[in-house]
Amino acid sequence: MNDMKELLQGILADALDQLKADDAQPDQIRVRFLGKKGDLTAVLRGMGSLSPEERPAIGQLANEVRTQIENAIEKRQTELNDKKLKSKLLAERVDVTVPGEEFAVGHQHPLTLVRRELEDIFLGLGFSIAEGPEVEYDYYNFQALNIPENHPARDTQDTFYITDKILLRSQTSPVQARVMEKQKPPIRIISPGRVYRSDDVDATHSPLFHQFEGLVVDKGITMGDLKGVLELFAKTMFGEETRIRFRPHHFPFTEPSAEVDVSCFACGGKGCRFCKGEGWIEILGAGMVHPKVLSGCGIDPREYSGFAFGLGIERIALLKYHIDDMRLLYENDMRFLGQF
Ligand code: 2NM
Repeated sequence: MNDMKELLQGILADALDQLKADDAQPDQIRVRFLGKKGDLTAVLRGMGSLSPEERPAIGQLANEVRTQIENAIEKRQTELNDKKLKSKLLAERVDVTVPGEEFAVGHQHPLTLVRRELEDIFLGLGFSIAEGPEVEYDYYNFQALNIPENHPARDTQDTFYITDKILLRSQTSPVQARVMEKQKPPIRIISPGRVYRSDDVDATHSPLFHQFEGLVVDKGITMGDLKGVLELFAKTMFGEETRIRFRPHHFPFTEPSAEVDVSCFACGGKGCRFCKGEGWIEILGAGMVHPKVLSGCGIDPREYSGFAFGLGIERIALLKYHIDDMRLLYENDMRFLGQF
């Protein structure tokens, strides 16, 4: 019987000892000591050799040893789990006080800045933005706009043809022809967008550039409305002291037609290097929509009249930002673009 006691105490001491090890495996220790083939079970099996008087004391001791080993395993397991979690947290620690990495924030291209500024002015006046295809029928690009067969603009030298009926639009006016065809007056639209002309690249030309056109059609629209709108536009865009000047011109799609100048925003009109001594800078083409254009688009010119205007967005950007070469707008050189 004393042998049995010693054996049980020895098992307890062994188990506790093994649990102390740094690399202790509580699960394996549980199997080794408490499992079906474990040391404690072996001792209990041997209890048959004990007398009935001895059995309860040994049975009780065996239970106590089992409980102590179980508790010790539980405690050690928790300890080891905590240790593992602590070292994992330490290893994965992030210093949230380290300053963030700076990254470059982009901004709008100068052409986008100018287009948005133009759009804002006309949206404020009640215009809506109209869009249309860049690959266009020659019908909308030319015929609908009263541009005759023999007009130089129609030459393959000047326009990119896809087929003999389809081309890259050379102006955004076809957008306006499409709107007039579809929509009853009153019409108040602007059409900003890409246009294409077969030009060689130089400081003032590019085969792809951007136009911004406007169109108003309603009952009783006059040249006075055109002048009022353009004057307001010029003052908003170039400053309150800006004046405008109309010079007679010819466009096939307007009659009468005019080229429009603004007083030089560098010298105020006295004449300087900027306006080449003129005091005036040409920025727009404009006119009253030709009756043939109205009727061709299904609007009765005896009932309605309208005005239209157009400008080049590049030209405004070059003037506004004092850029002397248009190619800078397309080359995506960050040393240039970073300045806006
Ligand atoms: C310009 C100059 C003058 C213009 C005319 C039309 C339309 F569709 F109504 F006929 N749209 N845009 C126009 C008039 C464009 O650009 C220099």
